[in-house]
This record gives sequence, C-alpha cells and structure tokens, in this order.
Amino acid sequence: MSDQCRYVMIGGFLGAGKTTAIDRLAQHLTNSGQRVGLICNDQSSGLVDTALLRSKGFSVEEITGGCFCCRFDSLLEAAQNLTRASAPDVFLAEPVGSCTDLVATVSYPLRRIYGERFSVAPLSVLIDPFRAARILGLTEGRNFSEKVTYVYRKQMEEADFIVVNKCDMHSRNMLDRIVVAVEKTFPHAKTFICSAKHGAGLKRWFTAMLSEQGDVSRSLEINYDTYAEGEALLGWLNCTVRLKSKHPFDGNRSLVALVDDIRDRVAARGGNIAHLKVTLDSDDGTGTLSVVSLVGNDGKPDLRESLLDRVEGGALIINLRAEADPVMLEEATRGAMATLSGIEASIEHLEQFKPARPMPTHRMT
Ligand SMILES: Nc1nc2c(ncn2[C@@H]2O[C@H](COP(=O)(O)OP(=O)(O)OP(=O)(O)O)[C@@H](O)[C@H]2O)c(=O)[nH]1
Ligand SMILES: [Mg+2]
Repeated sequence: MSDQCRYVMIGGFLGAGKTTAIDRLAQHLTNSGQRVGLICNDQSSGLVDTALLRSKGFSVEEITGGCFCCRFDSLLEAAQNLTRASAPDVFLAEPVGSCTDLVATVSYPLRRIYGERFSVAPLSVLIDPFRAARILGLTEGRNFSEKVTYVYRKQMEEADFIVVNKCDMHSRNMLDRIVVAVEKTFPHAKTFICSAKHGAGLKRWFTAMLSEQGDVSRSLEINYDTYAEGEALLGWLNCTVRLKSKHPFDGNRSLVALVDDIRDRVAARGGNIAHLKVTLDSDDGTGTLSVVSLVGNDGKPDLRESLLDRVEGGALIINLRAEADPVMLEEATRGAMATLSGIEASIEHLEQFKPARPMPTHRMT
C-alpha cells in the first residue's frame, strides 16, 4: 500500500471562503472514514481560522510569520507534526489570502522533491462573486487599487480550478456572467459554482480535487516587484485581547457590534476592508465560540458561530486585513474596543504591519 498522502491547497483572496470550504471538505472526508490534517497560515500569530477549525475537532497546525512559499520547510514540519499526531490521509492547507505563485513555490517543489510522500491536488482558487464581478469589469463599485488587483488576477491565472463561491447570495444570471468572463479570461481553468456555507454544488468540485492531477505544463509569469507592492498596500492587524466583565454579557451581540464599529471607523478614514474576522472563546471548556466575519466595506457582519450562553469574559481574537495604513487599523481597533460598554479589555498581543516582500524558499517552473 502506498504511504502517499493527498495534499490539497485551497487558495483565493481574503474573505473568499477558504476556511469555510476547508471545514466542509474536512467534514466530508471524515464522514467517509478518512483522516484529515489541516494547515492554516498567516503573516502573524493569533489566528481566527485556527481557533475556528480546532473548535470543530480537527487536527490543525498553523504556520505563522510568513506564507507557505516563504516558509516551505515549516510547511513540511507542520505536515510531519500532523502525521505524528493523527496520520492524516489528506492534508488540507489554506494559504494566506494575499498570496499567489503557489504552484511554482509550493505545489511543484512538493511534487518534485517530496513526490513519494505527497500526491498534490490541482490548485483550487475560490472567488467571491461580488468582488470578482468588479475585478472582471462586470459591475461598478469600489475596487482595490491596481496592484492589489494584480495579485487577485494572478491567483486566478495560476488556478487549475476557479471556484465561484457564495452562489446562495447571487442570481443565476450574475453567476453565469461571472463564469463566462472567467472562462474567457482564464480558459485553462475548470470552473465550479458552489456555496461552501450552505453545502451546495460541492460534490463535483470535491471529487475533482481529490482525484485529478494539476496541470504541470503551464507556468505563471509574475513580476515579483508588482506582487510585493500589491501585498504591501494591504494593512494587517492581529490582536488577542482578554475580556472581563462583572456582569454576564451576550458575546455574540458584542462581537457583531465590535465588527460594525471597526468597519465604520476604517471606512470613515478611507480604508477598504478585505476581511475582518473576530472570535470570542469563553474558556468555559465547552469548546464553543462566537465567530463574526465581515467581507468588504459594504458587507454585513456574519455571525458564523455562536456562543449559547452569556459570558463573563474570554479570549478575543481580531484579524483585520484591509487596503489601508496599518497604524490606522490599530487606531480603529483600539477605538472600537474602548466603547465595549461594561467590559474590561486588556490587549495581550497586537501586531500591525504591511506584509513583507515574498521571498520563496523554492521557485520551480
Ligand atoms: N453567503 C455565503 N457566505 C459564505 C460562503 N462561504 C463563506 N462565506 C462567508 O464569507 C466569510 C469569509 O469566509 P472565510 O471562509 O473565513 O474566508 P477565507 O477565504 O478563509 O478568509 P481569509 O482566511 O481571511 O482569507 C464568512 O462570513 C463566511 O461565512 C458561502 O458559500 N455563502
Ligand atoms: Mg481563512
């Protein structure tokens, strides 16, 4: 019997639905008797995604302080740790949402150097129809600046599979227009339409992802200066806060209010939110969390996971990514936290920065 494990990477821009899809796929594989190991990734520590996926009972490793391509050895180490802990049949990895050139820097090196250990799945890239429609020129509205859009387009250009997610939020006509535009611009890619959140349209994509091989004959042309400048236009904030209150409060409502407030402050100062996600773990031992996400300045807070009872405190994690000055993101976050009425908030960790230039460990074409 082969010891080869399947390595599946689900990419896509910030907020496209990668973690939601990985949760679904991990559940699907677990239900069919396969063991999964999940790998989250971020430029900094304190990740909402790790907290969310661990709360579902999955084995999760995280790589912080740089993307998979720049921390290739950490990616292998994470896979080894998972192998020791739970011997996964399938690894599900979520790269940073501002990252591209993953085939040349992760998929090929894994195949060429560690091909005996990993059978590498085609690269899937998820897109949010609302954002993609603007970037593809189908709808009007505020876009990210040109260099950020460059990164977004490169993500689609290198994808084997382009997955139009969040189909539950859009008309069939709009989804068809997006698919036509995607197939015209990126004719090499297979397209899928699904709702990771509601579980619609996933079967065909999952089957292809678990059985097909990626196309190794193409190589992405990319200008690393433009890529680095695009990433550096994004501001990043990761923050972990201890909340305490004398009186039990509704953690779900408090998080929704906090997200609304941060969004208003960032928008008022000209920032363009890519994804703002927060989680509150009440530390009551039940493993339940409150998780709220907001995608885009026009987005509404989405309470994706709820605490069942009122709480007296807990660990709050805030991950904010926006096209904005990171110092402003810190001011907006601190300002919003100060208005949490009756709740004492002490910051344990806060980092804000612009992602550094990507310096891949390997680049193979
Ligand atoms: N309506 C709808 N919402 C979705 C769907 N998939 C994901 N979302 C929502 O989109 C938001 C972002 O989802 P995530 O899965 O965190 O996105 P992500 O790509 O992992 O984001 P980053 O890790 O920050 O890059 C959350 O509010 C999700 O609930 C979908 O199919 N339909
Ligand atoms: Mg995610």
